[in-house]
Amino acid sequence: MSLPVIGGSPPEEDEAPAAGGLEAISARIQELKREHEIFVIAHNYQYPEVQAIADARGDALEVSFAAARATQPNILFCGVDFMAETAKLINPGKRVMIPDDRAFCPLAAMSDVEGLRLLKERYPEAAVVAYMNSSAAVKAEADICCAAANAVTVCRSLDAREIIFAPDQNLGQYIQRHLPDKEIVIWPGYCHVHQNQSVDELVAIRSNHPDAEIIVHVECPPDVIDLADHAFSTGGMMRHVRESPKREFIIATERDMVYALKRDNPEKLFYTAARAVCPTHKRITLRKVLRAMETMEPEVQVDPVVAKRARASVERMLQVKARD
Ligand code: CIZ
Repeated sequence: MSLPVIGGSPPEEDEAPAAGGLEAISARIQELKREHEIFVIAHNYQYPEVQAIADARGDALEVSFAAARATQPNILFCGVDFMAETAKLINPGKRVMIPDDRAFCPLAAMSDVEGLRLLKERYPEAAVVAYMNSSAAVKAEADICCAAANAVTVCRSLDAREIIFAPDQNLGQYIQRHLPDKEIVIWPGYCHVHQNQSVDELVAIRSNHPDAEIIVHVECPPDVIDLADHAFSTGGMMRHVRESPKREFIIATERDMVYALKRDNPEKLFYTAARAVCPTHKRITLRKVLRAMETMEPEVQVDPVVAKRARASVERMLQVKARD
């Protein structure tokens, strides 16, 4: 098997050294997938060698659809906590595992049920939209979920004029700008990877690559989105780059998105901001994937009462077929 040449996951302190190199680990993972009937899903921000062993990859919407399609009794989710939790919501009867249960999403951790209930009291007429980057408990409080790929479409589909949107403030503003007839009540959370993208840095990168298109994530601040040629989810970036006649792209999102882009478009060139790394996505390493497959742990659990309500919000989103 040929392995990706960029990125690389160093062993963490709590990891026993694995026998053999990454190639040997990957080969063993492929065997265990078959032996234990495990479907592996990876988000686009995972280390390249983790993306390489996955059966399905994508943005939060694509990996949710992948989880809904899985036929195996076991799912191993290589991503952050809310993604694995969502796979469990969609598949209550399956065993869903995450290779490191400390791989949390800092943005999802910025919202909570109490705060959302207070907002609901203050805006009783408002519909509540929970971004996928939220806990199952927050999703359970919402009328519907949305992902980066369909946030505007989901909000547009609602009858309510007022919409409480949690927890990404930049995506909330992006939705507001696309839906001026609605009033979006925005929760003040952010993804540090995207909040840290700066106009100055992107302009500096473009001064070295004047023909490059600037493509940013919809979680970036408004001034970064204004500078960009396009704003998308990571799945939207994949589609755009595949179809674009352009050859060079400046990508403002997590660093390892470039691996996914490069894999599909080997002839194209990509540039990113050096510090754009999500350290909690990087808690998932190939060695931990192997360990999880050997032990079939850690298993993701969601309280059944919370799960029932959260599942309804996710399923409503999955019924909105269109993307932004
Ligand atoms: O993969 C993406 O675009 C992210 C980070 C979020 C989403 O909702 O898909």
